[in-house]
Amino acid sequence: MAFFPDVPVIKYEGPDSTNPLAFRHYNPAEKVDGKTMAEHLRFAVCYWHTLCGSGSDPFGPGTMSRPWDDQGGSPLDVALRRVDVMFELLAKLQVPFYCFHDRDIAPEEKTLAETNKTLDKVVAKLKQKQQETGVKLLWGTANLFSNPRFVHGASTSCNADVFAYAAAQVKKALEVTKELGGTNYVFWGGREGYHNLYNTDLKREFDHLAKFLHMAVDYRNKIGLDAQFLIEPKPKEPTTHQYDSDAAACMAFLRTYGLEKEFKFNLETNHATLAGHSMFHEMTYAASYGMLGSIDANRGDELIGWDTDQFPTNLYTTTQMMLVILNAGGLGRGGLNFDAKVRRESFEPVDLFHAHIGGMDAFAQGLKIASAIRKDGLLSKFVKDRYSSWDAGIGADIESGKATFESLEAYMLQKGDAEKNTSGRQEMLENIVNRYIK
Ligand code: XLS
Ligand code: NI
Ligand code: NI
Repeated sequence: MAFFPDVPVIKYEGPDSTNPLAFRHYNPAEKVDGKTMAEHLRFAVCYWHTLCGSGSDPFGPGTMSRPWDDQGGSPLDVALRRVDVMFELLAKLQVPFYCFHDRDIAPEEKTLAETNKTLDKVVAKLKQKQQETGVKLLWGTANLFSNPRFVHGASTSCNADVFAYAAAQVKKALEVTKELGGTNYVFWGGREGYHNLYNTDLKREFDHLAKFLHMAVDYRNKIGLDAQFLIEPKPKEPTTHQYDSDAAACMAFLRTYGLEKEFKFNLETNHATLAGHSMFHEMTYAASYGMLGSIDANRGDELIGWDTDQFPTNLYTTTQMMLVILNAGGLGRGGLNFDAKVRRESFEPVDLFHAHIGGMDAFAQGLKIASAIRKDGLLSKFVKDRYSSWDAGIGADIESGKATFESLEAYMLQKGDAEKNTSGRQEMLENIVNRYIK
């Protein structure tokens, strides 16, 4: 059964191709710096936007034409059909990974027990499809935000029963991730945050969040799930103040509660910009502390202040991201997950292909550009030279811990003044980067 009868397997045709259903840069088997593009980029398609996104917005209902959803049957029948749609899409895009929330892949029933049973039926089909195709689960997660019971949050709810429900749901999601061989498990703090402090005990909610994550670590270890835990920072939306606001805030939270060895970050481009950071900043911060886990690759709209989750097309951003990834020695067990949705106006099935092709090409091009920049070494040489005062003499004494305030005073009293500063040359460096963007 072909759900995209008019779409062929998308092939690499080279930069001069004008075929919109071809890659111009993503050539999975092509080697860059000794690894194939497929190994570097580890693309993933997300279930929620790609198969569940309806195109609804606060001003109107869904617009998406999804013929497979109109073929009738129970919600479970639709869910099982969507598995076939997902695997056809993955095969035609040559994408090796996918990601989901528990509630994306299977409908919620009247009780938790029934919901789990239905979930198992879809998981069995996903497992069979994974075995047939070699596609892998990059990460699983639990949706702890859509159902009205999570109105006040999940682990940070004022209602202890909701904490218990969320725990039961994550326990099952961890089991499902194990069943499907998922290599990561993501915690995005859905509604973990607050709108107003008049009704909120902030410290108590943070304590509960930490308790919840400790329980998750314990259970992961108990069942022997070999998945890296990832926290996905986001500063706002749906709540005004999300507790996991950015990488640095998450780092402080994890350290405060003794969780820093158990987690890394799943960083999302649109979340970085909502936090007032570039993705370059968020990734560099995470990589500096060995916390770069995986990426939700998308982009925001400069003119809109919320999570528009658009497909990434900006070569400066993908170049900067690939620079960080290459400098860090690769994505490890993480990947580039397109947490992105087609616009409400792009409602035909083929738009899903245009969207993913564009994102994949933007990263493949970013990879080639970043590799060329690194090969010439101009940026890294500039940074190295800029800090050379720390490589010997007084700088080396400070870094190695030999210096004290007294010794530094003595040094400076004798010298009289600091060495002259040199230019940061930002504009020259920006021009150098522009030489590679082509
Ligand atoms: C929402 C988040 C979400 C996570 C997974 O803004 O990006 O989609 O990636 O729960
Ligand atoms: Ni995300
Ligand atoms: Ni998001």
